[in-house]
Amino acid sequence: MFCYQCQETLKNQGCVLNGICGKKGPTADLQDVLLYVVKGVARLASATDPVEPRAAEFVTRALFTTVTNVNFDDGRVEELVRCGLALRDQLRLKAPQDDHDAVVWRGQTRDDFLSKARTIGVRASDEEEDVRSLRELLTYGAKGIAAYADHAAALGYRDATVDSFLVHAMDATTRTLGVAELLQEVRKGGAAAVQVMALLDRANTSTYGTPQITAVRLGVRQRPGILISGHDLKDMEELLAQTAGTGVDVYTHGEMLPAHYYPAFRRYEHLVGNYGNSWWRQDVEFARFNGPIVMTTNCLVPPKPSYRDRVFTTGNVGFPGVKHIPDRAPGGQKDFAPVIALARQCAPPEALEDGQLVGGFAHDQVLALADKILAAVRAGAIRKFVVMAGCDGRHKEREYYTEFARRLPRDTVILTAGCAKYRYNKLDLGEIDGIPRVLDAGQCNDSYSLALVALKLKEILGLQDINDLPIAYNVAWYEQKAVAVLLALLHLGVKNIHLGPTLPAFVSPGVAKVLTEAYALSRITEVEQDMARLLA
Ligand code: FSO
Ligand code: SF4
Repeated sequence: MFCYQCQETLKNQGCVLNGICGKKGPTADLQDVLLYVVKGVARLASATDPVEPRAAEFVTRALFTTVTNVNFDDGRVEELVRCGLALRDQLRLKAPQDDHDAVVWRGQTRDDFLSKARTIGVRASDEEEDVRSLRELLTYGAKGIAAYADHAAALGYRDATVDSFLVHAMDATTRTLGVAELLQEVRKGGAAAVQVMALLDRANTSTYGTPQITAVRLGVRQRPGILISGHDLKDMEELLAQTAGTGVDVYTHGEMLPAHYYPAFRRYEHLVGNYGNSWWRQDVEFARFNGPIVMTTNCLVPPKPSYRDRVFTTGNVGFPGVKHIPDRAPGGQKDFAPVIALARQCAPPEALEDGQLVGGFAHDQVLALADKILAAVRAGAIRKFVVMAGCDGRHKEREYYTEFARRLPRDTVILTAGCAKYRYNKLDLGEIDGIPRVLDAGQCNDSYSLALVALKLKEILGLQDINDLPIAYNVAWYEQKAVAVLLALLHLGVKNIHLGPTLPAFVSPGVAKVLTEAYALSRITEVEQDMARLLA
Protein backbone atom coordinates (compact mmCIF):
# COMPACT_ATOMS: atom_id res chain seq x y z
CA MET A 1 0.00 0.00 0.00
CA PHE A 2 0.89 3.62 -0.33
CA CYS A 3 -1.49 6.34 0.83
CA TYR A 4 -0.83 10.00 1.50
CA GLN A 5 -4.29 11.45 1.13
CA CYS A 6 -4.78 12.81 4.65
CA GLN A 7 -2.95 15.13 7.01
CA GLU A 8 -1.92 12.38 9.40
CA THR A 9 -0.01 10.38 6.82
CA LEU A 10 3.16 8.77 8.18
CA LYS A 11 5.95 11.36 8.63
CA ASN A 12 4.00 13.61 6.29
CA GLN A 13 5.28 11.42 3.46
CA GLY A 14 2.96 8.47 3.08
CA CYS A 15 1.57 5.45 4.89
CA VAL A 16 3.06 2.11 3.91
CA LEU A 17 2.22 -1.34 5.35
CA ASN A 18 -0.73 0.05 7.38
CA GLY A 19 -2.36 3.45 7.78
CA ILE A 20 -2.04 5.70 10.82
CA CYS A 21 -5.85 5.85 10.57
CA GLY A 22 -6.06 2.11 11.14
CA LYS A 23 -6.62 1.18 7.51
CA LYS A 24 -4.85 -2.13 6.82
CA GLY A 25 -2.55 -2.59 3.84
CA PRO A 26 -4.92 -4.90 1.91
CA THR A 27 -7.85 -2.53 2.52
CA ALA A 28 -5.81 0.34 1.09
CA ASP A 29 -4.92 -1.85 -1.91
CA LEU A 30 -8.57 -2.76 -2.48
CA GLN A 31 -9.47 0.95 -2.29
CA ASP A 32 -6.84 1.64 -4.95
CA VAL A 33 -8.49 -0.98 -7.14
CA LEU A 34 -11.89 0.58 -6.50
CA LEU A 35 -10.49 3.94 -7.58
CA TYR A 36 -9.13 2.28 -10.71
CA VAL A 37 -12.58 0.88 -11.50
CA VAL A 38 -13.98 4.39 -10.99
CA LYS A 39 -11.48 5.62 -13.57
CA GLY A 40 -12.57 2.97 -16.07
CA VAL A 41 -16.25 3.81 -15.55
CA ALA A 42 -15.46 7.53 -15.81
CA ARG A 43 -13.61 7.12 -19.12
CA LEU A 44 -16.63 5.45 -20.66
CA ALA A 45 -19.25 7.65 -18.99
CA SER A 46 -17.52 10.89 -19.99
CA ALA A 47 -18.21 10.06 -23.63
CA THR A 48 -21.90 10.89 -23.19
CA ASP A 49 -23.44 14.23 -22.29
CA PRO A 50 -25.16 14.35 -19.85
CA VAL A 51 -23.36 11.54 -18.05
CA GLU A 52 -25.51 8.52 -17.28
CA PRO A 53 -26.98 8.81 -13.77
CA ARG A 54 -26.00 5.24 -12.84
CA ALA A 55 -22.37 6.03 -13.71
CA ALA A 56 -22.42 9.29 -11.72
CA GLU A 57 -24.01 7.51 -8.78
CA PHE A 58 -21.38 4.78 -8.78
CA VAL A 59 -18.50 7.24 -9.11
CA THR A 60 -19.91 9.34 -6.25
CA ARG A 61 -20.45 6.43 -3.93
CA ALA A 62 -17.13 4.74 -4.66
CA LEU A 63 -15.14 7.96 -4.24
CA PHE A 64 -16.83 8.64 -0.91
CA THR A 65 -16.08 5.09 0.23
CA THR A 66 -12.34 5.74 -0.18
CA VAL A 67 -12.32 8.96 1.88
CA THR A 68 -10.27 8.76 5.09
CA ASN A 69 -11.99 7.02 8.03
CA VAL A 70 -15.07 5.95 6.06
CA ASN A 71 -14.76 2.28 5.20
CA PHE A 72 -12.33 -0.27 6.62
CA ASP A 73 -14.32 -3.31 5.48
CA ASP A 74 -12.63 -5.28 2.71
CA GLY A 75 -15.80 -7.21 1.91
CA ARG A 76 -17.76 -4.03 1.23
CA VAL A 77 -14.97 -2.59 -0.91
CA GLU A 78 -14.71 -5.81 -2.92
CA GLU A 79 -18.46 -5.77 -3.47
CA LEU A 80 -18.23 -2.23 -4.87
CA VAL A 81 -15.33 -3.25 -7.11
CA ARG A 82 -17.46 -6.05 -8.60
CA CYS A 83 -20.46 -3.73 -9.04
CA GLY A 84 -18.24 -1.19 -10.78
CA LEU A 85 -16.71 -3.78 -13.08
CA ALA A 86 -20.18 -4.97 -14.11
CA LEU A 87 -21.28 -1.39 -14.76
CA ARG A 88 -18.07 -0.65 -16.66
CA ASP A 89 -18.62 -3.67 -18.91
CA GLN A 90 -22.17 -2.56 -19.67
CA LEU A 91 -21.00 0.96 -20.53
CA ARG A 92 -18.27 -0.50 -22.71
CA LEU A 93 -20.83 -1.98 -25.06
CA LYS A 94 -21.42 1.59 -26.25
CA ALA A 95 -17.73 2.49 -26.55
CA PRO A 96 -15.90 -0.72 -27.51
CA GLN A 97 -12.97 1.16 -29.09
CA ASP A 98 -11.51 2.35 -25.74
CA ASP A 99 -8.81 -0.14 -24.78
CA HIS A 100 -7.24 1.69 -21.82
CA ASP A 101 -6.27 -0.80 -19.12
CA ALA A 102 -8.76 0.77 -16.64
CA VAL A 103 -11.48 -0.15 -19.13
CA VAL A 104 -10.41 -3.63 -20.15
CA TRP A 105 -8.73 -5.34 -17.19
CA ARG A 106 -10.61 -8.20 -15.61
CA GLY A 107 -10.76 -9.64 -12.12
CA GLN A 108 -13.20 -11.53 -9.96
CA THR A 109 -11.58 -12.71 -6.77
CA ARG A 110 -9.94 -10.89 -3.89
CA ASP A 111 -6.59 -12.31 -5.04
CA ASP A 112 -7.17 -10.90 -8.53
CA PHE A 113 -7.83 -7.48 -7.01
CA LEU A 114 -4.84 -7.58 -4.68
CA SER A 115 -2.53 -8.58 -7.50
CA LYS A 116 -3.96 -5.80 -9.68
CA ALA A 117 -3.25 -3.34 -6.85
CA ARG A 118 0.49 -3.96 -7.28
CA THR A 119 0.41 -2.46 -10.76
CA ILE A 120 -1.71 0.64 -10.05
CA GLY A 121 -1.90 3.17 -7.22
CA VAL A 122 -0.35 6.56 -6.65
CA ARG A 123 3.26 5.64 -7.36
CA ALA A 124 2.73 2.96 -10.01
CA SER A 125 3.85 5.07 -12.96
CA ASP A 126 7.00 7.15 -13.07
CA GLU A 127 5.50 10.44 -14.13
CA GLU A 128 6.85 13.84 -13.24
CA GLU A 129 6.42 14.81 -9.57
CA ASP A 130 4.24 17.87 -10.21
CA VAL A 131 1.98 15.92 -12.55
CA ARG A 132 1.43 13.25 -9.91
CA SER A 133 0.84 15.91 -7.28
CA LEU A 134 -1.82 17.71 -9.32
CA ARG A 135 -3.49 14.47 -10.33
CA GLU A 136 -3.78 13.47 -6.68
CA LEU A 137 -4.95 16.96 -5.66
CA LEU A 138 -7.68 16.62 -8.28
CA THR A 139 -8.57 13.11 -7.07
CA TYR A 140 -8.78 14.11 -3.40
CA GLY A 141 -10.79 17.23 -4.20
CA ALA A 142 -13.16 14.99 -6.18
CA LYS A 143 -13.48 12.63 -3.20
CA GLY A 144 -14.54 15.51 -0.96
CA ILE A 145 -17.00 16.78 -3.54
CA ALA A 146 -18.40 13.25 -3.90
CA ALA A 147 -18.99 13.05 -0.14
CA TYR A 148 -21.06 16.24 -0.19
CA ALA A 149 -22.88 15.16 -3.37
CA ASP A 150 -23.77 11.91 -1.64
CA HIS A 151 -25.35 13.74 1.34
CA ALA A 152 -27.34 15.98 -0.99
CA ALA A 153 -28.46 12.95 -3.02
CA ALA A 154 -29.77 11.31 0.17
CA LEU A 155 -32.19 14.26 0.38
CA GLY A 156 -33.13 13.97 -3.30
CA TYR A 157 -30.83 16.73 -4.57
CA ARG A 158 -28.44 16.13 -7.46
CA ASP A 159 -26.68 18.60 -9.69
CA ALA A 160 -25.81 17.56 -13.24
CA THR A 161 -22.76 19.84 -13.36
CA VAL A 162 -21.35 18.30 -10.17
CA ASP A 163 -21.98 14.78 -11.53
CA SER A 164 -20.34 15.77 -14.77
CA PHE A 165 -17.34 17.25 -12.97
CA LEU A 166 -16.77 14.06 -10.95
CA VAL A 167 -16.88 11.85 -14.01
CA HIS A 168 -14.72 14.15 -16.14
CA ALA A 169 -12.21 14.71 -13.34
CA MET A 170 -11.72 10.98 -12.85
CA ASP A 171 -11.50 10.52 -16.59
CA ALA A 172 -8.82 13.26 -16.67
CA THR A 173 -6.71 11.31 -14.17
CA THR A 174 -6.31 8.57 -16.80
CA ARG A 175 -5.13 10.90 -19.57
CA THR A 176 -1.62 12.08 -20.28
CA LEU A 177 -1.95 15.69 -19.20
CA GLY A 178 0.70 18.27 -18.41
CA VAL A 179 0.92 20.62 -15.46
CA ALA A 180 -1.04 23.43 -17.13
CA GLU A 181 -3.88 21.13 -18.16
CA LEU A 182 -4.09 19.51 -14.75
CA LEU A 183 -4.11 22.90 -13.06
CA GLN A 184 -7.07 23.75 -15.24
CA GLU A 185 -8.86 20.59 -14.02
CA VAL A 186 -8.08 21.46 -10.39
CA ARG A 187 -9.56 24.93 -10.92
CA LYS A 188 -12.73 23.29 -12.24
CA GLY A 189 -12.69 21.34 -8.98
CA GLY A 190 -12.88 24.63 -7.06
CA ALA A 191 -15.97 25.65 -9.02
CA ALA A 192 -17.57 22.22 -8.49
CA ALA A 193 -16.78 22.37 -4.77
CA VAL A 194 -18.64 25.69 -4.44
CA GLN A 195 -21.49 24.24 -6.47
CA VAL A 196 -21.82 21.09 -4.38
CA MET A 197 -21.69 22.95 -1.07
CA ALA A 198 -24.41 25.30 -2.36
CA LEU A 199 -26.43 22.23 -3.40
CA LEU A 200 -26.04 20.63 0.02
CA ASP A 201 -26.91 23.90 1.73
CA ARG A 202 -30.10 24.04 -0.36
CA ALA A 203 -30.88 20.40 0.35
CA ASN A 204 -30.38 20.81 4.11
CA THR A 205 -32.20 24.11 4.54
CA SER A 206 -35.12 23.22 2.25
CA THR A 207 -35.62 19.94 4.08
CA TYR A 208 -34.88 20.89 7.68
CA GLY A 209 -35.28 24.69 7.78
CA THR A 210 -32.81 27.50 8.23
CA PRO A 211 -30.33 26.96 11.08
CA GLN A 212 -31.20 29.02 14.15
CA ILE A 213 -28.95 30.34 16.88
CA THR A 214 -29.20 27.56 19.44
CA ALA A 215 -27.83 26.68 22.87
CA VAL A 216 -26.85 23.01 22.89
CA ARG A 217 -26.65 21.17 26.19
CA LEU A 218 -23.46 19.25 27.03
CA GLY A 219 -24.72 17.24 30.00
CA VAL A 220 -26.71 13.99 30.06
CA ARG A 221 -30.06 12.73 31.33
CA GLN A 222 -30.75 9.59 33.28
CA ARG A 223 -32.34 7.64 30.43
CA PRO A 224 -30.73 5.30 27.90
CA GLY A 225 -29.33 7.11 24.90
CA ILE A 226 -28.15 6.67 21.32
CA LEU A 227 -25.16 8.66 20.09
CA ILE A 228 -25.17 9.66 16.42
CA SER A 229 -22.03 10.90 14.68
CA GLY A 230 -20.92 11.85 11.18
CA HIS A 231 -22.58 14.24 8.77
CA ASP A 232 -25.69 12.58 7.31
CA LEU A 233 -28.80 14.57 8.29
CA LYS A 234 -31.20 12.13 6.61
CA ASP A 235 -30.04 9.45 9.04
CA MET A 236 -30.54 11.95 11.87
CA GLU A 237 -34.11 12.62 10.74
CA GLU A 238 -35.04 8.95 10.61
CA LEU A 239 -33.36 8.09 13.91
CA LEU A 240 -35.17 10.93 15.69
CA ALA A 241 -38.53 9.94 14.24
CA GLN A 242 -38.05 6.27 15.12
CA THR A 243 -36.90 6.96 18.70
CA ALA A 244 -39.71 9.42 19.52
CA GLY A 245 -41.82 8.10 22.40
CA THR A 246 -39.56 5.09 23.05
CA GLY A 247 -37.97 6.44 26.23
CA VAL A 248 -34.59 6.51 24.49
CA ASP A 249 -32.72 9.81 24.15
CA VAL A 250 -30.57 10.90 21.23
CA TYR A 251 -27.25 12.73 21.55
CA THR A 252 -25.05 14.13 18.80
CA HIS A 253 -21.33 13.61 18.54
CA GLY A 254 -18.59 15.34 16.53
CA GLU A 255 -19.82 16.73 13.23
CA MET A 256 -23.47 15.94 14.05
CA LEU A 257 -23.52 18.78 16.63
CA PRO A 258 -24.97 21.28 14.07
CA ALA A 259 -28.09 19.10 13.68
CA HIS A 260 -29.32 20.90 16.82
CA TYR A 261 -29.47 24.16 14.87
CA TYR A 262 -32.13 22.96 12.38
CA PRO A 263 -35.79 23.68 13.23
CA ALA A 264 -36.88 20.22 12.08
CA PHE A 265 -34.67 18.60 14.72
CA ARG A 266 -34.97 21.20 17.49
CA ARG A 267 -38.59 20.22 18.00
CA TYR A 268 -37.68 16.77 19.32
CA GLU A 269 -37.65 16.86 23.10
CA HIS A 270 -35.56 13.67 23.23
CA LEU A 271 -32.71 15.22 21.20
CA VAL A 272 -30.90 16.01 24.41
CA GLY A 273 -27.55 17.52 23.55
CA ASN A 274 -24.04 16.98 22.30
CA TYR A 275 -21.78 14.37 23.84
CA GLY A 276 -18.01 14.62 23.66
CA ASN A 277 -15.72 16.24 21.20
CA SER A 278 -14.31 15.73 17.75
CA TRP A 279 -13.80 12.39 16.02
CA TRP A 280 -10.40 11.33 17.31
CA ARG A 281 -11.45 11.23 20.97
CA GLN A 282 -14.17 8.67 20.26
CA ASP A 283 -12.22 5.71 21.61
CA VAL A 284 -12.48 7.18 25.11
CA GLU A 285 -15.86 8.89 24.79
CA PHE A 286 -17.73 6.02 23.12
CA ALA A 287 -16.61 3.71 25.92
CA ARG A 288 -18.18 6.04 28.48
CA PHE A 289 -21.39 6.68 26.56
CA ASN A 290 -22.73 3.23 27.57
CA GLY A 291 -25.33 3.09 24.78
CA PRO A 292 -25.25 2.38 21.04
CA ILE A 293 -23.42 4.65 18.61
CA VAL A 294 -24.43 5.22 14.98
CA MET A 295 -21.66 6.27 12.59
CA THR A 296 -23.32 7.84 9.55
CA THR A 297 -20.08 8.97 7.83
CA ASN A 298 -16.47 9.56 8.72
CA CYS A 299 -14.59 9.87 10.88
CA LEU A 300 -14.68 6.35 12.29
CA VAL A 301 -11.74 5.28 14.45
CA PRO A 302 -11.24 1.48 14.60
CA PRO A 303 -13.54 0.63 17.53
CA LYS A 304 -12.02 -0.81 20.69
CA PRO A 305 -13.34 -4.15 22.00
CA SER A 306 -14.79 -2.36 25.05
CA TYR A 307 -17.52 -0.74 22.96
CA ARG A 308 -17.29 -2.39 19.51
CA ASP A 309 -20.53 -4.34 19.98
CA ARG A 310 -22.37 -1.06 20.56
CA VAL A 311 -21.23 0.53 17.29
CA PHE A 312 -23.44 0.53 14.20
CA THR A 313 -22.25 1.77 10.83
CA THR A 314 -24.54 2.88 8.03
CA GLY A 315 -24.30 4.33 4.51
CA ASN A 316 -20.79 4.17 3.11
CA VAL A 317 -19.22 3.57 6.50
CA GLY A 318 -17.99 0.11 7.34
CA PHE A 319 -15.74 -1.80 9.68
CA PRO A 320 -15.25 -5.58 9.74
CA GLY A 321 -17.33 -7.27 12.41
CA VAL A 322 -19.32 -4.13 13.23
CA LYS A 323 -23.09 -4.22 12.74
CA HIS A 324 -24.36 -2.32 9.70
CA ILE A 325 -27.77 -0.69 9.17
CA PRO A 326 -28.65 -1.37 5.52
CA ASP A 327 -29.57 1.34 3.02
CA ARG A 328 -33.18 2.48 2.75
CA ALA A 329 -35.28 0.96 -0.01
CA PRO A 330 -36.52 3.57 -2.52
CA GLY A 331 -39.17 5.68 -0.79
CA GLY A 332 -38.56 3.90 2.52
CA GLN A 333 -36.57 4.55 5.69
CA LYS A 334 -33.57 2.90 7.25
CA ASP A 335 -34.56 0.61 10.07
CA PHE A 336 -32.91 1.70 13.32
CA ALA A 337 -34.91 -0.84 15.40
CA PRO A 338 -31.80 -2.92 16.31
CA VAL A 339 -30.11 0.25 17.62
CA ILE A 340 -33.16 1.21 19.68
CA ALA A 341 -33.53 -2.33 21.05
CA LEU A 342 -29.90 -2.31 22.18
CA ALA A 343 -30.24 1.16 23.72
CA ARG A 344 -33.08 -0.09 25.92
CA GLN A 345 -30.75 -2.65 27.50
CA CYS A 346 -27.98 -0.12 28.17
CA ALA A 347 -27.25 2.15 31.10
CA PRO A 348 -27.65 5.93 30.64
CA PRO A 349 -24.55 7.77 29.43
CA GLU A 350 -21.86 8.78 31.88
CA ALA A 351 -21.59 12.57 32.07
CA LEU A 352 -18.40 13.95 30.52
CA GLU A 353 -19.08 17.61 31.14
CA ASP A 354 -21.86 20.11 31.74
CA GLY A 355 -22.86 23.49 30.40
CA GLN A 356 -23.79 24.46 26.88
CA LEU A 357 -22.46 25.53 23.49
CA VAL A 358 -24.07 28.19 21.32
CA GLY A 359 -24.05 27.75 17.54
CA GLY A 360 -26.19 28.07 14.44
CA PHE A 361 -24.48 31.06 12.85
CA ALA A 362 -25.05 29.94 9.28
CA HIS A 363 -25.46 32.55 6.56
CA ASP A 364 -29.05 33.59 7.27
CA GLN A 365 -28.45 34.17 10.98
CA VAL A 366 -25.21 36.05 10.44
CA LEU A 367 -26.73 38.21 7.72
CA ALA A 368 -29.66 38.95 10.03
CA LEU A 369 -27.03 40.30 12.42
CA ALA A 370 -25.20 42.18 9.63
CA ASP A 371 -26.23 45.65 10.86
CA LYS A 372 -25.07 44.89 14.37
CA ILE A 373 -21.82 43.33 13.13
CA LEU A 374 -21.05 46.21 10.77
CA ALA A 375 -21.78 48.74 13.51
CA ALA A 376 -19.28 46.94 15.75
CA VAL A 377 -16.71 46.96 12.92
CA ARG A 378 -17.24 50.66 12.21
CA ALA A 379 -17.00 51.52 15.90
CA GLY A 380 -13.72 49.58 16.13
CA ALA A 381 -15.18 47.05 18.59
CA ILE A 382 -14.45 44.28 16.07
CA ARG A 383 -11.08 44.63 14.37
CA LYS A 384 -10.98 41.39 12.45
CA PHE A 385 -12.76 38.12 11.76
CA VAL A 386 -10.62 35.01 11.63
CA VAL A 387 -11.92 31.98 9.74
CA MET A 388 -10.66 28.97 11.70
CA ALA A 389 -12.79 26.37 9.91
CA GLY A 390 -11.77 22.87 8.90
CA CYS A 391 -10.92 19.64 10.64
CA ASP A 392 -9.52 18.45 13.90
CA GLY A 393 -6.98 15.67 14.27
CA ARG A 394 -5.15 13.78 16.96
CA HIS A 395 -1.65 15.15 16.59
CA LYS A 396 -0.26 17.24 19.42
CA GLU A 397 0.75 20.01 17.04
CA ARG A 398 -2.95 20.88 16.70
CA GLU A 399 -2.79 22.45 20.14
CA TYR A 400 -1.61 25.39 18.04
CA TYR A 401 -5.26 26.10 17.20
CA THR A 402 -6.36 26.19 20.84
CA GLU A 403 -3.50 28.50 21.64
CA PHE A 404 -4.18 30.67 18.60
CA ALA A 405 -7.84 31.08 19.58
CA ARG A 406 -6.96 31.75 23.20
CA ARG A 407 -4.41 34.43 22.34
CA LEU A 408 -6.46 36.24 19.71
CA PRO A 409 -7.09 39.82 20.84
CA ARG A 410 -10.51 40.44 22.36
CA ASP A 411 -11.59 42.60 19.42
CA THR A 412 -11.53 39.64 17.02
CA VAL A 413 -14.25 37.12 16.17
CA ILE A 414 -13.66 33.52 15.07
CA LEU A 415 -15.81 32.20 12.23
CA THR A 416 -15.85 28.42 12.21
CA ALA A 417 -17.32 25.30 10.64
CA GLY A 418 -16.29 21.64 10.72
CA CYS A 419 -14.79 19.65 13.55
CA ALA A 420 -11.83 22.06 13.90
CA LYS A 421 -14.08 24.03 16.27
CA TYR A 422 -13.61 21.53 19.09
CA ARG A 423 -10.10 22.90 19.59
CA TYR A 424 -11.53 26.14 21.02
CA ASN A 425 -15.34 26.09 21.22
CA LYS A 426 -15.32 25.31 24.92
CA LEU A 427 -12.93 28.11 25.87
CA ASP A 428 -14.62 31.06 27.48
CA LEU A 429 -13.80 33.64 24.82
CA GLY A 430 -16.67 35.98 25.66
CA GLU A 431 -18.71 38.30 23.43
CA ILE A 432 -18.43 41.65 21.69
CA ASP A 433 -21.56 43.78 22.01
CA GLY A 434 -23.63 40.61 22.41
CA ILE A 435 -21.93 38.84 19.47
CA PRO A 436 -20.17 35.64 20.62
CA ARG A 437 -16.48 35.55 19.75
CA VAL A 438 -16.87 32.09 18.19
CA LEU A 439 -19.54 31.93 15.52
CA ASP A 440 -20.17 28.31 14.49
CA ALA A 441 -21.83 27.95 11.08
CA GLY A 442 -22.10 24.15 11.24
CA GLN A 443 -20.44 21.17 9.60
CA CYS A 444 -17.37 21.37 7.36
CA ASN A 445 -19.59 21.79 4.27
CA ASP A 446 -21.11 24.85 5.97
CA SER A 447 -17.82 26.60 5.23
CA TYR A 448 -19.97 27.60 2.27
CA SER A 449 -21.96 29.73 4.70
CA LEU A 450 -18.79 31.56 5.71
CA ALA A 451 -17.98 32.23 2.05
CA LEU A 452 -21.52 33.52 1.44
CA VAL A 453 -21.23 35.85 4.42
CA ALA A 454 -17.92 37.19 3.08
CA LEU A 455 -19.38 37.78 -0.37
CA LYS A 456 -22.40 39.54 1.10
CA LEU A 457 -20.27 41.77 3.33
CA LYS A 458 -18.13 42.65 0.33
CA GLU A 459 -21.30 43.70 -1.50
CA ILE A 460 -22.69 45.71 1.45
CA LEU A 461 -19.37 47.51 1.94
CA GLY A 462 -19.01 48.17 -1.80
CA LEU A 463 -15.59 46.48 -1.98
CA GLN A 464 -14.02 45.25 -5.21
CA ASP A 465 -12.09 42.36 -3.74
CA ILE A 466 -13.06 39.74 -1.15
CA ASN A 467 -9.51 40.11 0.23
CA ASP A 468 -10.20 43.74 1.22
CA LEU A 469 -12.57 42.53 3.95
CA PRO A 470 -11.29 42.43 7.53
CA ILE A 471 -11.25 38.62 7.38
CA ALA A 472 -8.17 36.43 7.83
CA TYR A 473 -8.03 32.68 7.15
CA ASN A 474 -6.29 30.20 9.42
CA VAL A 475 -7.67 26.88 8.24
CA ALA A 476 -6.96 23.37 9.57
CA TRP A 477 -7.23 20.38 7.26
CA TYR A 478 -7.36 16.64 7.77
CA GLU A 479 -9.13 14.67 5.07
CA GLN A 480 -10.38 15.09 1.51
CA LYS A 481 -13.52 17.13 2.21
CA ALA A 482 -11.17 19.78 3.54
CA VAL A 483 -9.31 19.60 0.22
CA ALA A 484 -12.62 20.34 -1.54
CA VAL A 485 -13.31 23.24 0.86
CA LEU A 486 -9.83 24.65 0.22
CA LEU A 487 -10.31 24.46 -3.56
CA ALA A 488 -13.66 26.24 -3.12
CA LEU A 489 -12.08 29.10 -1.16
CA LEU A 490 -9.36 29.50 -3.78
CA HIS A 491 -12.01 29.50 -6.49
CA LEU A 492 -13.82 32.33 -4.72
CA GLY A 493 -10.62 34.34 -4.87
CA VAL A 494 -9.63 34.10 -1.21
CA LYS A 495 -5.92 34.74 -0.80
CA ASN A 496 -3.42 34.49 2.01
CA ILE A 497 -4.91 31.36 3.58
CA HIS A 498 -2.77 29.89 6.34
CA LEU A 499 -3.09 26.13 6.19
CA GLY A 500 -2.01 23.65 8.82
CA PRO A 501 -0.84 21.86 10.70
CA THR A 502 1.20 20.74 7.65
CA LEU A 503 0.93 21.27 3.94
CA PRO A 504 -0.42 18.13 2.26
CA ALA A 505 2.20 15.48 1.56
CA PHE A 506 0.76 15.15 -1.94
CA VAL A 507 1.55 18.77 -2.75
CA SER A 508 4.97 18.76 -4.41
CA PRO A 509 7.37 21.68 -3.97
CA GLY A 510 6.57 22.76 -7.53
CA VAL A 511 2.81 22.77 -6.93
CA ALA A 512 3.28 24.50 -3.56
CA LYS A 513 5.18 27.24 -5.38
CA VAL A 514 2.32 27.68 -7.85
CA LEU A 515 -0.21 27.90 -4.99
CA THR A 516 1.96 30.40 -3.14
CA GLU A 517 2.42 32.60 -6.18
CA ALA A 518 -1.20 32.50 -7.30
CA TYR A 519 -3.00 32.54 -3.95
CA ALA A 520 -0.38 33.43 -1.31
CA LEU A 521 -1.24 30.12 0.37
CA SER A 522 1.18 29.30 3.17
CA ARG A 523 1.71 26.89 6.02
CA ILE A 524 1.19 27.89 9.63
CA THR A 525 4.31 28.61 11.68
CA GLU A 526 4.25 29.79 15.31
CA VAL A 527 1.17 31.27 16.99
CA GLU A 528 2.70 34.72 17.65
CA GLN A 529 4.21 35.03 14.21
CA ASP A 530 1.05 33.92 12.39
CA MET A 531 -1.14 36.16 14.51
CA ALA A 532 1.00 39.15 13.70
CA ARG A 533 0.81 38.35 9.98
CA LEU A 534 -2.90 37.61 9.95
CA LEU A 535 -3.95 40.61 12.00
CA ALA A 536 -1.68 43.07 10.21
FE1 FSO B 1 -14.22 16.35 10.66
FE2 FSO B 1 -13.81 13.83 9.87
FE3 FSO B 1 -16.32 17.28 8.72
FE4 FSO B 1 -13.89 15.62 7.97
S1 FSO B 1 -15.32 14.51 11.31
S2 FSO B 1 -12.57 15.49 9.69
S3 FSO B 1 -13.24 17.41 6.86
O1 FSO B 1 -14.49 13.85 8.24
O2 FSO B 1 -15.67 16.02 7.57
O3 FSO B 1 -14.88 18.00 9.72
FE1 SF4 C 1 -2.46 7.13 6.03
FE2 SF4 C 1 -4.32 9.01 5.98
FE3 SF4 C 1 -4.18 7.20 4.03
FE4 SF4 C 1 -5.02 6.54 6.50
S1 SF4 C 1 -6.03 7.90 5.02
S2 SF4 C 1 -3.62 5.36 5.21
S3 SF4 C 1 -3.67 7.83 7.77
S4 SF4 C 1 -2.68 8.76 4.51
